[in-house]
Amino acid sequence: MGEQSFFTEETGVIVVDVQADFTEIKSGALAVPGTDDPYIDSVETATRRFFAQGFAVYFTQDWHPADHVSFYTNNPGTEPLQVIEINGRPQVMWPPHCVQGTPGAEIIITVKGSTKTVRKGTEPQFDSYSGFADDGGHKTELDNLLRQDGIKKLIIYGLATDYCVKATVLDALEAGYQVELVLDLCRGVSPETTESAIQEMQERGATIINN
Ligand code: VGL
Ligand code: ZN
Repeated sequence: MGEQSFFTEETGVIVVDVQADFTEIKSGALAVPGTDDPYIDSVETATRRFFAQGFAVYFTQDWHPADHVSFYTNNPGTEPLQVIEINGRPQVMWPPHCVQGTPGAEIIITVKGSTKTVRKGTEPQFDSYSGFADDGGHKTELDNLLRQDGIKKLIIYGLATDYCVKATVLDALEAGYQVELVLDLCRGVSPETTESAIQEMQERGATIINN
């Protein structure tokens, strides 16, 4: 892949939301199609390899309180995948997922060694697809962590292509990072939104590569 154009010490790897609730192999509440054993194995193998090569590895983790605004169960009269307007913003109604402290919220790949995890979506009233900031504009610690670590370039992959991967990639580009999206280490919720997400990430300056 394209890592020869990257200086290891200036490059970070962001593994987006590889959590039980987003996967078929764990019968997750919001299982993304194609998150089978070979997929999870390939994500884990690639992540361990990046870590062994000396890249800093960051995980994002969707981490919602039980009363989170994005759960259809918290918005009476709505059903899963319906889009409603909340405070002037479109909000997809999701099944309850990645509730803080539950097995569904666990990151299901491991790397032996030091990695950092950034939690997001912790505010009951704001959703947060991006690892950098939520819909209310509240920043996570991710950008500060990357700057402290001297990171200028990012390799990004995970779940889901059309939601959290897309939002994280676009915010990373906006913040001035050079971004490589590893497409075959991503899976999307639906084919249409995944296709347009890939196009948008590319148009905004992300390089699309495969593992
Ligand atoms: C995600 C829907 C709701 C994601 C998170 O990780 O892409 N999707 N929360
Ligand atoms: Zn979520």
